[in-house]
Amino acid sequence: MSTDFHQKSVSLLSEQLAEKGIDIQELLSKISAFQIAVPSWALGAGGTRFGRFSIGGEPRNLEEKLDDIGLLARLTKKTDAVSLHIPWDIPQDAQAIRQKAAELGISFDAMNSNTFQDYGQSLSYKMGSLSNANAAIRQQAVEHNIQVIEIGKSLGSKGLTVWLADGSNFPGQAHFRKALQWTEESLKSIYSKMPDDWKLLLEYKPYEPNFYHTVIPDWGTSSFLCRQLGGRAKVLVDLGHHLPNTNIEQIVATLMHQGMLAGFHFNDSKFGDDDLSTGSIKPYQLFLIFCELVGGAEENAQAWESISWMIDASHNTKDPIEDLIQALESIAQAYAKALLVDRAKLAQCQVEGDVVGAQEILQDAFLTDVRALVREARVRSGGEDDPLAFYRKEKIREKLIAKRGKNSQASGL
Ligand code: LRH
Ligand code: MN
Ligand code: MN
Repeated sequence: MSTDFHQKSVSLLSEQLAEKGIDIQELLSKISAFQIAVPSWALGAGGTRFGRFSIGGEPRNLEEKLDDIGLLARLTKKTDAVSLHIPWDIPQDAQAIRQKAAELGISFDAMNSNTFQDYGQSLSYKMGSLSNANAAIRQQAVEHNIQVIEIGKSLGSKGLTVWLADGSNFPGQAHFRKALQWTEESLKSIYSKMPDDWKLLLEYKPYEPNFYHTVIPDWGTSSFLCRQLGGRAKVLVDLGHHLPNTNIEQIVATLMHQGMLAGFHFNDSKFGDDDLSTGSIKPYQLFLIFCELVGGAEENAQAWESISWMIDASHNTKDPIEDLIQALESIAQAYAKALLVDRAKLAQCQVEGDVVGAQEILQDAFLTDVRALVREARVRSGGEDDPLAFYRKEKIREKLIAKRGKNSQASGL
């Protein structure tokens, strides 16, 4: 798109919004300020259970993952942090990694622990970790989380995300209440080792890898556990961790009402934990989630700044950098649209029982084309006007393949 055409689009949108009493400058600064962390595991081609197809030029180590996020930050101006997974990303030299990240303008978002795989530790997590019936295995899993906190401290992170694969595949395999009790005790030991300025983000997921019962299947269980820990433990909502048709925006509202929303793992889902690109399947749902977030923050249910934003996706068929550019753009668009909702009018419709009017207000915002707005915010922040086109024009993947090889892959797990 030519610069001239873009400018015309911005002026037109600005006029349209002014008619509705919306100031475009304020919108632009909110959109620019909104930053979303990228997970280290999204930079390589993810696999399916059946195979993994390399796209070439994938980062071979943590340094190269940071380079890719630095590139994303430069092009999109929509991310300024990375979320690491331990042991996938154990830094050899934390000081050097911290310095490299700082040079790229990247900070360390929440650290992710991993007790869902065996990677050479002495006891197996096959039958669970923090909820395991064997106390020695629970202890090992607690110690792993404490080690993750220590690594995070050395990098300047301020959070620990815990996701448990724990559960059972068949009736009778696990004792539901004991498993929950052991999880609570294990989490308490971890929480007690967390610095005072850290938060614990507790993720839930209804099924997979266990298919009969999962110890933390839903936001209610996660919220219950967090309450047993203390005020710095809150619920993390991964958009893919819901059964089909769940009203996720309502979950978000309910958590905000309790001051219990830790943050997000953004992705999209058609059937389950598909980890598809955010906004690629249900953009209207994403918009409605942002409406709850914007409304909840405005009405002081929970401060906007207290919420963490992160992508959690991994792909087999797309160039991961292109995918992340798309995801960051979709999230920014959903946020921008939610900012357009006339909340005063919506409240009035709700009081008057004007169902049609309320729906019209939401759809008017959703159907507004905000692409020029998001683009303008990015350009003003020093990003590329069209990051995807730039990435392709500059043949960045080809350059990465030349540098890192055709079959490069992160070492480790
Ligand atoms: C689990 C999950 C969790 C893990 C990530 C790799 O499905 O969403 O956040 O850490 O995937
Ligand atoms: Mn997740
Ligand atoms: Mn997941």
